[in-house]
Amino acid sequence: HKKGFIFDLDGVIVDTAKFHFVAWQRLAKSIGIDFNHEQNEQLKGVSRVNSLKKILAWGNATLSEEEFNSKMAQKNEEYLALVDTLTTDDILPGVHDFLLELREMGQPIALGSASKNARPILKKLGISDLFDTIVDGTNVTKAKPDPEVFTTAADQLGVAHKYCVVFEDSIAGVQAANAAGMISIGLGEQDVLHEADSVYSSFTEMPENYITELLMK
Ligand code: B16
Ligand code: MG
Repeated sequence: HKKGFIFDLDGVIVDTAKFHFVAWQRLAKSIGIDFNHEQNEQLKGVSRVNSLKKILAWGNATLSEEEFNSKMAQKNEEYLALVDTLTTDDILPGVHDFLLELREMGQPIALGSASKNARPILKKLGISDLFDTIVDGTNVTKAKPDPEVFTTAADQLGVAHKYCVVFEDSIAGVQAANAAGMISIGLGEQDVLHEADSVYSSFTEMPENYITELLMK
């Protein structure tokens, strides 16, 4: 039996979440706003536009449209400078093997990311070819927790939504997977991702033959 395996990018395949955090914090500081790690959880999986809106709301600040756009561009520039340092070594533990195993088993694989930078990041990591389809922030209009990114990925794989498994590190992403009627696997802390069907701290913590187990769900 085939399932659709859909992977989030940031925080699941590679820890670019730390780059986003650094770049957003620098930007927030430049407008006199400070935010903590807990608030940062709320930015994970959230689109660039919505992230800046959230940060401004935390600081009770407003920007003109022009300033807003220039701040977003500034953040992305800083972020991309950090992304440029990525290599294959930065793929998170266990993910590469997991993807290779899925491929060997002939299971359909998709990327479902909110990021507009997903394609160049996969290229830097050298794993673009492992995905049958890539759906990212350049392909969808509705951001997570809306399920659009995952339903689009499932449709492109040709797999019914209920037979898809989503790997996510963010609250918004887990909610998106659940809203799509998919199996949600959280990567991170149980406390934060309690809405997911299962949570693991990393791919290396998953039980042996986990793929076979998932295929029977
Ligand atoms: P960009 P994911 C998300 O990627 C990140 O988690 C989130 O923090 C970021 O703001 C969003 O992508 C947009 O990224 O600025 O590169 O377009 O976790 O959905 O892979
Ligand atoms: Mg993520």
